[in-house]
Amino acid sequence: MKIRLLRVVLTTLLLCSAFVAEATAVPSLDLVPLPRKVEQSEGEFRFTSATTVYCPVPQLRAYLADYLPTFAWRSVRSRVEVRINPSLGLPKEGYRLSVQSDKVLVEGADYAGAFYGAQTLLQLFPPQVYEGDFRSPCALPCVEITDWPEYPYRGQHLDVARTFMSVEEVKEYISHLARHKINRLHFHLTDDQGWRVEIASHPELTSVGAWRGGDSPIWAIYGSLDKKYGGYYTQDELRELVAWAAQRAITIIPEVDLPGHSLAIGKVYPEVLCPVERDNSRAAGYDRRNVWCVAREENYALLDDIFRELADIFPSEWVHIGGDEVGMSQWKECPHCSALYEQKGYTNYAQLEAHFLNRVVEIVARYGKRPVVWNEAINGGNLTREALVCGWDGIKPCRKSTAEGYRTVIMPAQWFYFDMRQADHEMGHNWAGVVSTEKCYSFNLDEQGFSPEQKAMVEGFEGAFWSEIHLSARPHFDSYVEYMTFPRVCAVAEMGWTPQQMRKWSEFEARLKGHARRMDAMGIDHRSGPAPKPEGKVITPKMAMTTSMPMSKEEALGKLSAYANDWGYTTKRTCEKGDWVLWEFVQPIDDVSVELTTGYRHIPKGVFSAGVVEVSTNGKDFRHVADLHNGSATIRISRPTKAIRLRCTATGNGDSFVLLQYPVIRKADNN
Ligand code: TNX
Repeated sequence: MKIRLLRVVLTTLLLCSAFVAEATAVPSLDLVPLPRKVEQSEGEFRFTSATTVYCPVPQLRAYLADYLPTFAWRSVRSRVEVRINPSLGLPKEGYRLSVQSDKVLVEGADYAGAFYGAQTLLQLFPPQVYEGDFRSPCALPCVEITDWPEYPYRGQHLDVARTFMSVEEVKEYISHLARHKINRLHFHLTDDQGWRVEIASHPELTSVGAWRGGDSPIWAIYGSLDKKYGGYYTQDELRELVAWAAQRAITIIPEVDLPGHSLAIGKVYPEVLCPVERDNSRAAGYDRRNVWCVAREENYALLDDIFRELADIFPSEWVHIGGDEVGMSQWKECPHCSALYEQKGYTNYAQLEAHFLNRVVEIVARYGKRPVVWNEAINGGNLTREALVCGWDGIKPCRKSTAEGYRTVIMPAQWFYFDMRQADHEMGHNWAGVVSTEKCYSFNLDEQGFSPEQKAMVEGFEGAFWSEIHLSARPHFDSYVEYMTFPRVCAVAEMGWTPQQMRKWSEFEARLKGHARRMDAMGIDHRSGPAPKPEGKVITPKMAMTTSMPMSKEEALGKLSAYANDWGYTTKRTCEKGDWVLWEFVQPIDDVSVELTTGYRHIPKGVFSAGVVEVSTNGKDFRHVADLHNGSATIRISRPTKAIRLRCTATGNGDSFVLLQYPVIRKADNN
């Protein structure tokens, strides 16, 4: 009996100890991006409110003080140290992090290295460390980490031209990027819809050019159709951003998009455009010319002013000068540009684009800067090899640019465009497909047909956030930019940091679960899990669709009446006050929800800029049930309804057309 009892006790003890060993065996650290070498061991360092941290790098000490207030301000060595040690023998941005039961040491090869070591250290703390002023005692697991990035360029692009973001918002965004070891912010400061950087020698660029709609010569579009909208950064504010980013080891690369995408500056100074008259009657009166005249000498003096001031604000050795989507027909129509084209013996207009950009390169070089361009800029074959190329328009242009000897940032939209939606039924573009985090993370340079020589030309990776939809999404999201870019930023961060052979989606996905708690504590409004789907089953009750507007295609209304063509059909002109769209149902519909969309589904473009929804039970008398928001509305029908009508209450929508869609009607699933 006694022996049996002893045996039971012994087995229980054995089982328990096995369980304990199992439970304490190397906890998953869920580090993102994954460091190169991680050796975990048993044991822990107790961090209490009495623990002091020694950091002899003032900028970094100030940064860390926001997280760990238990700080030794005196220059006293301590059990926890974060410092720079250039003789570590690690590559740039590399660091070593050692947690032992009696001390913690973070050493960076340079400032960035120490900063990244500190980031990994913070990831060893409970997520609450990101809420600031962390005082709770906790245990850091013993670990030895040696780490450095695979690529020197790990970027995120931010379009503040279509939707403006305040200095505070940009600062917060930069903070989030830095925590993921992103080291470049590609700051898209100008576009057709606004000029966002103060140029002291040309104040109209922002006093006029930073605004659209209302009395501005730049017309309203994208999310703000009924009032003047815009904003800009003063030079002081930009310097503040530069310093904020530098403290976080991020270089801001400013972009002035040239020679296309220049409608805003063209409205401020029409003389910079080619002197061609256009018949704009078919474009709803909108004069869409947005390309700089290449032959006008004064243009280069203006560009000199702009880049001189920019160079003074931004210490980055690189400045982005654009080069994408140039409407070259404007040059073909221009007597001066075509004369220059002839004189130079060019054989295609891409050469004229490079001619223009090469002159801009000379200007930026005068101020000590090197050029970055979008991939179209190299199409003429005559752009200086000095340029760093952002390959966005598919993987082919990335192969071309690396083959032609350009250092290249890989960012093809199909994987790297975070304005693409992450699931089918969400808001967002999809011209490059639906880009889930998995799709993005799974990009593997080794599988994309690059030779070793081409691979050697890859500078790194970059995610892009274009903001045509940002403004219209604002009422629905705490932060649409965060929702759209996180966790996809985490994926690109790891792609740029961690060697390819160490990257595996299933493991990343598992780490991301733990990391999501950190992102919550950081205050990132990140996406997690699948997006909520609209409820109910789609039904297609017989109906006839009519409108007051002429359609571009004859078959349009017939097709839409049959619920055909998901892309919709365009009208021949923009909307006018009083225009209407009517759906008459053969049998009354009841107990359904109806999604009514003008413009692209998921993107408010080609919309009724303002309007109302009306319903009728008898097909004759209508009553108002909703207002359109961003051209759309979803209504609930709870009595037999014969017809639904949209009525437009404003003229013009920033486009030369309206896009009409069939309504999506859903019936609740009763099972
Ligand atoms: C293409 S990407 C553009 C942008 C748009 C974006 C929308 C690039 C260099 N040009 O102007 O915002 O598509 O996805």
